Amino acid sequence: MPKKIALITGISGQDGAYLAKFLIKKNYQVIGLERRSARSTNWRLEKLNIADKVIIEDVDIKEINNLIRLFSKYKISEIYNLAAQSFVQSSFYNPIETAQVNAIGVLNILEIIRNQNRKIKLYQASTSEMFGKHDKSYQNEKTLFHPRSPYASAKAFAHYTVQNYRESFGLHAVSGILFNHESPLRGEEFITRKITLGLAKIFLNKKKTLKVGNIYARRDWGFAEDYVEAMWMMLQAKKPDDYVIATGKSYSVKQFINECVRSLNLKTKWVGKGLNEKLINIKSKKILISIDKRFFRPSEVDNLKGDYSKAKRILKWKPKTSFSKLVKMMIDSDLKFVKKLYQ
Ligand code: NAP
Ligand code: G4F
Repeated sequence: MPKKIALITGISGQDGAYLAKFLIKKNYQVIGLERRSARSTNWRLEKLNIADKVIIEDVDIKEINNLIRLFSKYKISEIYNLAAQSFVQSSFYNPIETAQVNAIGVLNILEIIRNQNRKIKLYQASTSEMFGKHDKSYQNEKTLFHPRSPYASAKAFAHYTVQNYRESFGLHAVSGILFNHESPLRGEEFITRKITLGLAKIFLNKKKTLKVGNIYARRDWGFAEDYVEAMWMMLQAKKPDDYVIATGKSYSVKQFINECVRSLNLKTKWVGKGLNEKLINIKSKKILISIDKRFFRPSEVDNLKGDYSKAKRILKWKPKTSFSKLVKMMIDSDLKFVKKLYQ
């Protein structure tokens, strides 16, 4: 029997790489979309030893004509649309580019499915950022959206449009409302990886101080490899529907830092308040972490904590990796990474 073909947009990103690995194990032929770039963006696929097992096509999802050509070239069964301008802070500086990729890019894909082949299943990468400013202790599929960034507004447009195409044209299109998920393959601009990499450098005497923004923001952090399985499960369900994927636990950025410090066995203390708050190494008296207002956002999402009971009940999905295990995995990986970088 010929292999099923899965198309992953954003294959060079964190989730794209883990999902490609997962689908290859499930015996799919994986086609990955990458936009042309001067530097190689394949390091994650190489790290997972799958770079030679996927077919890469050079397509920007903003370009509908290139997408149409691609859809004619392959008999695609499933599309996982992970491509996005995914950094919330950047979306405040590049709102139009963010909307073109995160909103119109999704519409391009939906239009092609509607016009070319309505049997193609679509997974859309929605996000807990859409909840933004809410008054619920847990957020689930019924919680109202209140986007707090151009990133979240564009994702909300995509989310509602996927729902509308499902209801209007009978497409098997679903959105996964994924809460933050991290890993050693996370981009260095996101806070978890910024902290694990920064502290690993400090621990190995390659950096003095790490500067961060709002350490009181709280997130529901899971492990990316657990979450890509949920994407696939959503597309295999008989009835297309949207699901929250989360751990149901929430920690502040400060708690994430404290867990890293524990994992490194460093004796530290927090001193000061507001912009003057600092993390000090008790023995050396050196400042390990300080606050810099450049990393604060014009409007913040203060607290996210997901209720994933629908996914548990219908898909039989649940998270496998604890917060402390995730932190340790990322710190250990960055210690190795930094040692190699400077050897
Ligand atoms: P990521 O590491 O930043 O990857 C994003 C990918 O999108 C990269 O491969 C990037 O390519 C690609 N891309 C950006 N613009 C594109 C364009 N115009 N055409 C084609 N490809 C483009 O993000 P991630 O963490 O894997 O997240 C995957 C998806 O899930 C994103 O849509 C994100 O918004 C969403 N999401 C993530 C989380 C999370 O916590 N990780 C939570 C909820 C939702 P380059 O390599 O060329 O930049
Ligand atoms: O790691 P972050 O940049 O992730 P954020 O904004 O929550 O977005 C991530 O998760 C979303 C799911 O909810 C995805 F949709 C999105 O694509 C992305 O993957 O920031 C997390 C929190 C924020 O509250 C931010 O203000 O950490 C706070 N923070 C404090 N200092 C910082 C910093 N964030 C970054 N990136 N850098 C700092 O120095």
